[in-house]
Amino acid sequence: MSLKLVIANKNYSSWSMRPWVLLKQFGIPFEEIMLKFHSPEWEHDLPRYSPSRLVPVLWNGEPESGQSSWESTAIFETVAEAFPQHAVWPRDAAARNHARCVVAEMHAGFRALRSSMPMSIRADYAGLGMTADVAKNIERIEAIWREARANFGSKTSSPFLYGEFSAADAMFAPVVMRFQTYRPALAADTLAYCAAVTATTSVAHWIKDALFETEFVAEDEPYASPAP
Ligand SMILES: N[C@@H](CCC(=O)N[C@@H](CS)C(=O)NCC(=O)O)C(=O)O
Repeated sequence: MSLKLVIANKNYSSWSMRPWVLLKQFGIPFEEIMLKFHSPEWEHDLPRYSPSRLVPVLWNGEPESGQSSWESTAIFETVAEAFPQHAVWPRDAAARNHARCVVAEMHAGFRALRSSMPMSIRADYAGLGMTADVAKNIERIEAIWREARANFGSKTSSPFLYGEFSAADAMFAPVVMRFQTYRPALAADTLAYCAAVTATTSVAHWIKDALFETEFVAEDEPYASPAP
């Protein structure tokens, strides 16, 4: 396979982060194609790289002539199918069912959190972004993580939701980034899980790359102070 993953700014693009982290964590080789938001490359190249005009997109083969997979959850499935040697989804059927449900819930939901606390890895917006709906989203995320750990992950020596790192951990990695930026009050077990995700090689690599970026994307920075 010759994989190319089209992504946007690592500081901001939470959807890009998910499949990138998944591929890196499993050591699956791929070429990264970065189209920065609002750049000439974004305007010029996106139409040929992305059928939906959104990122991420995974290409097997050359853009346009190869096979594209857009939508992060579809990319997870394509990767799981192509690399059955890696447990993209937990091997245990009950864990796998739970993981699929929470990944779908993340993909479809948590809109308040996503809009009030946009991902900006380098930023420190401690205490900002909280609303009653965001608090409900966070409560539900903590419950999901707790349930996954109690029923599956904690039965292993691994710190992730279902034991070994899986698609579910990749799916929630941008939530962990948001928690670091906005620092809402979180339970001790949530903080322990966040620390484990942040320390994961692939996530640490993404964060390091994000911190090198200097672009400012205004629509993802509702709390930035105006330039003096
Ligand atoms: N449902 C898509 C969401 C993709 C998405 O919204 N990507 C953002 C970047 S994080 C994007 O491409 N935004 C560009 C735009 O809205 O023009 C997925 O799961 O991959």
